[in-house]
Amino acid sequence: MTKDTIKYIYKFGEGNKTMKALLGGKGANLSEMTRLGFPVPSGFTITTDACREYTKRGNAIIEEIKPKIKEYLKMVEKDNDKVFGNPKSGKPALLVSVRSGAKFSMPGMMDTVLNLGLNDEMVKKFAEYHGNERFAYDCYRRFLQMFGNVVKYIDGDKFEHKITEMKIALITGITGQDGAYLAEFLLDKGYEVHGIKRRSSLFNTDRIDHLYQDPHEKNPKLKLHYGDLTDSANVIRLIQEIQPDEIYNLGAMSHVRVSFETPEYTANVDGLGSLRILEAVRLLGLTSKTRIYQASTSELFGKVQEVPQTEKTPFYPRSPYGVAKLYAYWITVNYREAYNMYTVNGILFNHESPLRGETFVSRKITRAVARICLGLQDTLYLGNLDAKRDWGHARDYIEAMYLMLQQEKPDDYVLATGKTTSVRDFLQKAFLELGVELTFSGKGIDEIGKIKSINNKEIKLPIGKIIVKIDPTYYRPSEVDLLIGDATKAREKLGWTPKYDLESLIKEMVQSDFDLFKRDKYLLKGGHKILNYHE
Ligand code: NDP
Ligand code: GDR
Repeated sequence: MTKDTIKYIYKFGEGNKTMKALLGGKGANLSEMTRLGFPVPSGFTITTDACREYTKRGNAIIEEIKPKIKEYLKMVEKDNDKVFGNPKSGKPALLVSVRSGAKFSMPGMMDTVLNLGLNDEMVKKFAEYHGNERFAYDCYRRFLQMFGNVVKYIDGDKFEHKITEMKIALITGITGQDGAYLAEFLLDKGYEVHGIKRRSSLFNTDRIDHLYQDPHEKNPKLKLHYGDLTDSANVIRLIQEIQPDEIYNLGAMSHVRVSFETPEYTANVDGLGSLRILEAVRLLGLTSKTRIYQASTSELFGKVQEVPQTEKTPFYPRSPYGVAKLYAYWITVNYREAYNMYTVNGILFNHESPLRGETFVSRKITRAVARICLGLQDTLYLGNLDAKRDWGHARDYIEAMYLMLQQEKPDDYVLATGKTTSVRDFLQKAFLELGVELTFSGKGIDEIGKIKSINNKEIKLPIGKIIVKIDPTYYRPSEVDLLIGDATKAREKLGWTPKYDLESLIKEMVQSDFDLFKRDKYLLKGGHKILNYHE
């Protein structure tokens, strides 16, 4: 091998190309390797880039890793045919090149290089041949795990990039609002996404059905597993099988009002569920590999001690949900500090979308707006109209969840819009979206909302009709009156800026529900029954 070739190899990312060329080139690597005395099972190829000619250190390193290579080969023996192609016969192989030589070190580069010649093209070939892309990367990972201590430098940032592209994420709560958006987002980024869904007597995957891939297809990128955060053994087994790079723990009994009815269950899922994830990662020895996002919440601030709320504002939760999430918050911090794990809390203020659960106030309102305007519902019953929330769009927020796991150091971040709006104002804005103006009168449980004017020819409702009433069932035993967040830290450190404002959020939600219920109207007209979900 000439000096020029070696220089060429040292150019970032070009090494792989050269290796591939060599691999196709009459098995030169193979003979080199055989000459060095390595075991060569069906085409597993290791090259030394003539480093021996420049430094004895090259040989020393090779000697050092020889037993490890043997061990690795033994470990993957059962997968032998799959793991190793055969360069001679043109079957794709994982190519490993070992080289050293201070002479050619780039600035900041260590003088020992273990270069795994696995580039995207090779993975593609490998995947085509074996029908399994993941398998190629699994081999790659296993190899890395074993050789981590001798790998001082790995083909520059190109390598990092490859790993980023092929990351494996596990999402608990994938069937929920945030889980659905996040799964789509990560799939777009090239992740392999695994999600935990609960067994249910009906299908419960509506929100992700558009992402569904038949598991019988080759290399599905989205995989669903049955599971539950209350089941430790299930959590451990899934994490062991999936070996995720990132876990987004979004699974929760997330309804504040309902948590007063089911406080113990809420504590089990929302509090201990987080512990189960953290502990599984620790037990499985994945602390340095797996990064964990914990879905913390502005409900931690509860009876707010400061306005606006930041990462430093003291917590004062006001519901069993908030208290369970408080445990989850601190156990996440504790595992970070105690075990040096990459764990983060996203302290997210309310975020909504057309996928929002129907019993949260925003969606309850936008559905009612659509149904009332289409003549499918008479009255909307609500609880506390004075509560103020900082409402954002879920799409914006899931992007920041991802960013939180890509930082150099783990940290906790508030995500919020910095604006607060009362439930009553949200309600008015939502009706106005379809041209219906409301006026309110009365106080407390006697408050009512009537139609003041209509600026929409399609809506045939009488002016003065009462369409909003109060039902104290929806009051909470203890309420969170005001939330408004300050997301300066996320803006500055993550470069995060939300794209939606409240107006565009409400517009999207109302339009989406209007389209949804227009279908019901057609069905009714055609003499069909429609579903009548309500709470
Ligand atoms: P959703 O209620 O829409 O989704 C919750 C998800 O958790 C669902 O997939 C649900 O499954 C799943 N889940 C519930 N119980 C269990 C369990 N025992 N084991 C496993 N999974 C379970 O919530 P969001 O998407 O709105 O929120 C996501 C996370 O973020 C939650 O942890 C929530 O508490 C938190 N959060 C949400 C905010 C928001 O404004 N949306 C703000 C701050 C925090 P299934 O579909 O079967 O019910
Ligand atoms: P929240 O959301 O409790 O903030 O928790 P929700 O939409 O349920 O309530 C917001 C405010 O509206 C008032 N409200 C009503 N709420 C509901 N659900 N139904 C009603 O009829 C009604 N009338 C008035 C409530 O009293 C409250 O003040 C959400 C969840 O997503 C949590 O998981 C998350 O942690 C927090 O946001 C941040």
